[in-house]
Amino acid sequence: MVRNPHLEQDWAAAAVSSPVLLDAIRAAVGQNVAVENSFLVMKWPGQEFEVPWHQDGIDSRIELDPGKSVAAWLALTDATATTGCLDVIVGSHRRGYLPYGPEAETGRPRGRADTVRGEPDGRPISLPVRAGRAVLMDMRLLHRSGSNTGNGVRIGLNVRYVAPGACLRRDLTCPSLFPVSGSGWPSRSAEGEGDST
Ligand SMILES: O=C(O)CCC(=O)C(=O)O
Repeated sequence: MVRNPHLEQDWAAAAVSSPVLLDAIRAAVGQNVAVENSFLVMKWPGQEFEVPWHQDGIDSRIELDPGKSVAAWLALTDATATTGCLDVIVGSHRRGYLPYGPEAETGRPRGRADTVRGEPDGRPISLPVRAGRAVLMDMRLLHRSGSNTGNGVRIGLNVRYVAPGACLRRDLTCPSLFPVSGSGWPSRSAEGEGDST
């Protein structure tokens, strides 16, 4: 798992700024768009690596307004049920943000820092995605992924996009927002850049 590759690596900065992707993001949240966070998740075949149930818009350091933010999951390799694609619970976003806690409390050894408490209600479906394609998710949508039991590596890039005013709460370790669309953001080099809610 590599946190915020878009801040360090040109390929990732280009991926989160892809025009086709940004058109879809702008349709969801408007013209001014910044990346709040990205995660590169590599699942090697045969290695146990589950990402537990969680909602992208909330964790111990941030809460995002679901009306002003959207999550994208980009498949850099084919993601299938065998290689550990996302599982989602359709309609779960309607129940809003759920109580969450550190992953260690759930007994699962690896993955993200925060996860929803307990097993969520609803029947999960697998969401296979071909390499080069992406899915957009409501920030409240419950999702997880299983281990890769296939033959090749499975690589995905999870990106949280925000419009101005989307970040309801931030802690001091949050990296700066990374503007990718619109003129309503401070320059990337500006001191103290970030969201102003
Ligand atoms: O790539 C995965 O398997 C899950 C990633 C994810 O859900 C996340 O980073 O929020």
